[in-house]
Amino acid sequence: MKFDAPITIALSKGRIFEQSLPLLAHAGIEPADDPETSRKLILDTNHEQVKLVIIRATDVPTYVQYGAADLGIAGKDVLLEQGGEGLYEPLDLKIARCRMMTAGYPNTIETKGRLRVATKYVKSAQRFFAEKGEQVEIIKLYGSMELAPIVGLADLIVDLVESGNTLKANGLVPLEHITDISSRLVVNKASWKMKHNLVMQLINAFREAVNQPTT
Ligand code: PRT
Ligand code: MG
Repeated sequence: MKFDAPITIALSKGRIFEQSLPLLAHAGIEPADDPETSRKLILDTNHEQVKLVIIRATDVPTYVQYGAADLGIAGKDVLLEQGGEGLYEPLDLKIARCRMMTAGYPNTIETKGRLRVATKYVKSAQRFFAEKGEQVEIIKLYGSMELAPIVGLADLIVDLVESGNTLKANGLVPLEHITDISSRLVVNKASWKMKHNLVMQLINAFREAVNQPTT
């Protein structure tokens, strides 16, 4: 690809960065540094015009919405909470996949009346229980949700589940499937217009990489 305008891509380190590398490589983009070992927040790439900004996963939509980054890679869980306002979501990158679920001790749902639900996914939890016509009390947490049922803070949690090992290690079981989660490419609306050719070339390269059969 030819990068004839500056392009900034926002993403988080960890699983999203790692799983984005093959997609970026397919678009001809190779980061000059590893965010796990470098303290740089802006990573240069093999293209002078292409920069990667490394930020908290929950901040990616904000950077893209305000145009601090042209593109971003963000989990659907994060986008559901943020509302996805002010940005386009043209492509499911099918990376960092997991499920959003309710979890707790077995039999919790049958034996209790009005449930207390601890989660950092307040909007998703509210929508899920509202659609079931269930009145619940939501308690906002910022992490370690698995602890809440153990210490009696909540009856249920809403969290992301991948292997199920974290729940299991804490004596909890997955109960209800809320939605499948994967990371999405998001695009700033002004960049979509002003850098349309470049943005479309990147989307096409990423789409090609996503649809490539894995060997
Ligand atoms: O970790 P940090 O606080 O810095 O930020 P973050 O948790 O927002 O970022 P990160 O990198 O951990 O997650 C980024 C994105 O990866 C999330 O927004 C999701 O879209 C996606 N993703 C995919 C996951 C998981 N799988 C996942 N398993 N995010 C978190 N988890 C956690 C989950 O919350 C639970 O604590 O892993 C644990 C469950 O894993 P299993 O395998 O034990 O079931
Ligand atoms: Mg995490």
